[in-house]
Amino acid sequence: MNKQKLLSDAKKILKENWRTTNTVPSAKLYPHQWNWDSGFIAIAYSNFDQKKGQTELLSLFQGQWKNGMLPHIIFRARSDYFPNEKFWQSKISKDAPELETSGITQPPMQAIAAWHIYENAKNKTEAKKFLEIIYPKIIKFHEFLLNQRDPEKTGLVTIFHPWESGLDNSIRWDSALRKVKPKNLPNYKRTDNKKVDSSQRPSDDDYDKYVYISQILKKYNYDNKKAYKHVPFRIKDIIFNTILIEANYALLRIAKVLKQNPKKINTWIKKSEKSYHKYFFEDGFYYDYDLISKKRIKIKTIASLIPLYLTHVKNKEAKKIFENIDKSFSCQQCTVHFKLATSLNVSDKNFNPMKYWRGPIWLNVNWLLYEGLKKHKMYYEARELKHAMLDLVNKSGFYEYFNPNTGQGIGIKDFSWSAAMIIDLILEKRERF
Ligand code: 9WN
Repeated sequence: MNKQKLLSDAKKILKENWRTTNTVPSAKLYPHQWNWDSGFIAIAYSNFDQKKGQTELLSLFQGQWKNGMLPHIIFRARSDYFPNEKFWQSKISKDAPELETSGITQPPMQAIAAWHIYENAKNKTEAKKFLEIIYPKIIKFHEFLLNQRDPEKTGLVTIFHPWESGLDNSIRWDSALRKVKPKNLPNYKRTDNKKVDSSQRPSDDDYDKYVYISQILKKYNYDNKKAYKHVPFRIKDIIFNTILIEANYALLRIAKVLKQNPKKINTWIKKSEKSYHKYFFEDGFYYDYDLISKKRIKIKTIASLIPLYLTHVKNKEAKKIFENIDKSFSCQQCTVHFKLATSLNVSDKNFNPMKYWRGPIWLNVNWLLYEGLKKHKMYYEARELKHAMLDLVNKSGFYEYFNPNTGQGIGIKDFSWSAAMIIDLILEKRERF
């Protein structure tokens, strides 16, 4: 494998997807700024372009709402993407910012990315100034999440929409969505399924439900308190909350650099960690918790593996979680054996190697597992996972997701976070093996 060529191809993609202050996930399919994508992308920049990394994250906060929410999309260009700014109508909320945005959020990668920027910075003075600006904004976002999005007062965030999970049509949401019965839907036209083979994208039924849930949030002008009882999708999501806890650990490190009082952050971490096991753990596995049915969603997906990324999970427990990747999450009868975690366990009857978050391999979540393996000192396994990621992209290109049976790249090509993860894997200085 020619790593230098892989690196320069990845950088070229980010360069082509750069738009003045931020990077679009894909010029063709996702031509705006996305919340958690910007986090992964900023991590890549932290390795070779400190300024761009800082700008990427700061530009995201231009879309921050007055109540602290960081929206999942900031609309900065004209495009035919659906749902667009006219659909979201963010201005119906008293909290909306000047920029046009969506009305929901996504997993909070920003503190983690900001810490990577500081850690890798050549110019520490600049990086510290950047931390000074971004720190209160991130605090405000986490405050929003832990105050307005945790009415159950557990220390764990409740998501209101499958898009907030970042794993939109994951099979984890099927049982909750089955009870959602869309009515009075507005006329709308999908464009995503014209740009990518529609059989790989979420179904029309899924989209009707995504639109319907958004309509309910709009009905209450995005007032979380008022919408809470009416929104038909309320989930304690493992991936979202795992990222939040680790983001709070990153905030602690930032607070130390800035000599800020960490008391509030410590309280958040303690509370979230206390509830984590109680809500998510059953029969040796981690599952999301559905607040409406009051049950865990007992399907083994990539989400069950993500607790590996947690600092507070013991090394022994992390080992057990990892063993499941080999047993159930990587392809057994494949022509090419990529030891990477699939988005759904391969023996599930609904496993589909081609359909969005219902089978394919995604690089961002595998990168989280890779970071988790290092946190838990499983360096050999981490190295294997890293090489599998590099190998896959080297063979198949910078696609959005990959067929685990064949390694074929699917979804959109020249996808920013796939490029970003490869850049970080090649340039990271955190590797300790
Ligand atoms: C809806 C941008 C985003 C990612 C999500 C991914 C996909 C959007 C869509 O693309 O979602 O937010 O239109 O399908 O599921 O994780 O942030 O890359």
